[in-house]
Amino acid sequence: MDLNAVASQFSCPGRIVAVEPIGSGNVNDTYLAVFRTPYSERRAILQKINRKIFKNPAWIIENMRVVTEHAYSVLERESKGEDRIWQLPRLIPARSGRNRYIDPAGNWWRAMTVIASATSYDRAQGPRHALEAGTVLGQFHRLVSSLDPARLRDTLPGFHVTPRYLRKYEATLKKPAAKTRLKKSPQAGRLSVFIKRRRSLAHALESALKRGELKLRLIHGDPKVNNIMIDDLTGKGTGIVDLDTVKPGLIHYDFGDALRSICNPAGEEVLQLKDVRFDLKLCEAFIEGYMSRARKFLTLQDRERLYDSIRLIAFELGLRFFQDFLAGDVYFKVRYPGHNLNRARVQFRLCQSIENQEREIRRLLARF
Ligand code: GN1
Ligand code: MG
Repeated sequence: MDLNAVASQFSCPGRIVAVEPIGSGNVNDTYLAVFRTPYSERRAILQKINRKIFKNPAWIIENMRVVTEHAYSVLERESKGEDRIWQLPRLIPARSGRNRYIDPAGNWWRAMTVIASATSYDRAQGPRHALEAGTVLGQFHRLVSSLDPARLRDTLPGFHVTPRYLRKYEATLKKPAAKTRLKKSPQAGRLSVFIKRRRSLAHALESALKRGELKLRLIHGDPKVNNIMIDDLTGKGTGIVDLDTVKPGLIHYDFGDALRSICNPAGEEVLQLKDVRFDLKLCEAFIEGYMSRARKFLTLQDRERLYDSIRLIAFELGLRFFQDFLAGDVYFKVRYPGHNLNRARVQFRLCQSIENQEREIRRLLARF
């Protein structure tokens, strides 16, 4: 694929110097494109949207426009009292004037601005980093809380509805190819037992929603640590990227997803299972940052479910990876055989570490 030809379809001044892969996303293909004129340089993020997952790529692009425009207008109003300059990616239009380019093979591409002087990390760098990540997520929830959810399309129906993943997993288990994979690997066998013992856990949040104890709000959907940008110059959180899954959901999904990601200092790609643990210091720092921005809009009912959300999302992600392993790696990108199996083992180990520290985590949550 001629990446330079794709990049040149977007309205950036100058000529292309290079287009290089960037980031470690499991779904879309992401590149950094550098354009130069004799006087300046412009960098842009170029992304090929995974159409197997996002069936309607026009929707995720349009959602991104709506969310960023709304957030910009709120940030503009509030900029005076702020302790930092918040940043968000913005779509860069194609030369055709549309917000995307469709290549001759039918792939959908979009380009967006790079968050200036900021870095995202695959793993927590320490409590200060966790505090900033919490602040960023709390701020994001606040920003989108004033956006009418009806303005957004559901880009991925059923995303984060854990009982649905459980049903999908159980349907996969019945397939002969999955049975063979399960039989061949003692590790896979152990994971299936792990899941069986926790079947009822899958309903923790969705049944609270059905009973009316929790309500749907706009969420990010994927606030893992490497989607959170930290300002290189100030060390403060400056924004959150990857807005593909912004949609109505339970903020608990975001809270749990951010914590399962940032509190595992070994990172989700680690090969040594013994290094996986849920770190309470990082958890405390994240909650402090999150609550500093979000405390006001959390109800008592919301707060009562926060522990469940942490445990549940680690379980859910493990289940998603494991189901994908059994199905033959059809959803998440893999870099080696057994990659999804290993990712699942990491999340289940983390889930166990969360369960072992339930009392301490609940105590922490009650302090803020
Ligand atoms: C996927 O592609 P990426 O890294 O942004 C996934 C998330 C998972 C994450 C785990 C749309 O996100 O739900 O938590 O991998 N995104 C989608 O690393 O399924
Ligand atoms: Mg994502």
